[in-house]
Amino acid sequence: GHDVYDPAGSPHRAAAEVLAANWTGRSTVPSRTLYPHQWSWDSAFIAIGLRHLSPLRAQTELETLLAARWGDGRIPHIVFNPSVPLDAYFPSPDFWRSSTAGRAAGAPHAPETSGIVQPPVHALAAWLVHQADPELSRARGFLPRVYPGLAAWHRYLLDRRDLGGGGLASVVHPWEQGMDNSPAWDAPLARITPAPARSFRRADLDHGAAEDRPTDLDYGRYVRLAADYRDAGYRDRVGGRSGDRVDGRSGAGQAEFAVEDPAFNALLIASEHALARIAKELGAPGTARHARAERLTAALVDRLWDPAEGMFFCRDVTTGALIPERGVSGLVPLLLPDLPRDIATALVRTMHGPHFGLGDTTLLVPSYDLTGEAFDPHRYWRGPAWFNTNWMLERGLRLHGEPGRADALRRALLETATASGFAEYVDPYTGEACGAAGFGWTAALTLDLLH
Ligand code: 9YW
Repeated sequence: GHDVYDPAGSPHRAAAEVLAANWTGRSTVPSRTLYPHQWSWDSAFIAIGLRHLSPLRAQTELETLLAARWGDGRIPHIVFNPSVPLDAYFPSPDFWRSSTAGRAAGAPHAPETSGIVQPPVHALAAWLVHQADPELSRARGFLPRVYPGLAAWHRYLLDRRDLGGGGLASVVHPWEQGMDNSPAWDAPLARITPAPARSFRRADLDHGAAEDRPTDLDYGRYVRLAADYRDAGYRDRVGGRSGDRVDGRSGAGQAEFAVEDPAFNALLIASEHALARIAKELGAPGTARHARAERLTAALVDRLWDPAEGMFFCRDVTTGALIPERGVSGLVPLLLPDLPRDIATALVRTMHGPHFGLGDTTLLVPSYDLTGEAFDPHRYWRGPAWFNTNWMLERGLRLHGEPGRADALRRALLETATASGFAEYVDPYTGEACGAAGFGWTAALTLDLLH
């Protein structure tokens, strides 16, 4: 049904080449230079595109990730490739020490992984991968293989990460939400004492331009938070007051950063709906899961929706207040099918209004408010447009009866992705490529949009 690009033509081939170049045999790296291991939410988005090229590779991608899950159900944000040199990426396995520091939380003996998580896109990806080739999926027992791990993953997030007590999952590190240096983290991060700059070495600056990347001060705080979580055995502190210390120390610690994020929770809800469909396919009723997804949607609206601003915001669990920064994460709940009509309408309006400028001043939805104090069109998650967030919004527009706007965004995504060489992110006004080239999810989601 789409008219702009011929799937057999060059955009399709170019995207397939990126995914072939980034394939390691069992999974796909986000970028050969910047990110040479397996990343959790990247793999989910990559599987969504790969299913059109090779359903078998797409299934394998998710199975490889799930094989590294922890006993407590968490899916780690990085699964390290043991054949990549330690200094290729920071923080490396000798920082996270999952197989020793994570033992109490059930980290596997091998492979080495990080100890934090990323947004739960996986059940949604598994369902879409299954649908691409149900015969192969059934022949390989794909859904029975992945279902227990996905169910345990959601249980972990719902039971162990409800730090705010309102039913939503909290992130305990900016890297968990996936938008590392979003201005939404500035206030909660300001409370964290940074690790000294000389105590670690940033491998990202070997490959990425410093002015496009987070600052050294940001990194000091990321390192401090991750090290404190590790030193507490990666234990989660549900029900604990923020002053309680697992290890009896006082000072900076994981409980000092706890945020409820709209995109993270919207993806959990979308994945819970997908898990209900998977359960049904496997012969179990999915009704309890659909009901839970609906309760989560109600909690999302109750805790994070701001009707006056027409978008969702993050809630700082430590202070209890909403964080008044407009990030793209506050638009992502548009991908939920059961969102109240007036909320969907308001989100569409906000996306096309002065803060995000879609169809007016910007080519794609920027990661952050164009009018915001911290806006920078080149610095990572503080302004540039990213392909995964725009892919989610394209789905949301289509889902909520906006086919014209969805088509326009789809065309802009395809043009920008191919013209930028499948860049990691782009200047939202000009489409100029930033970050790594040949980026995994950019290529994968381009392929998905071409089908
Ligand atoms: C880092 C791999 C990851 C993404 C994140 C993105 C970035 C890692 O790269 O984080 O070192 O900064 O922010 O969303 O999963 O592509």
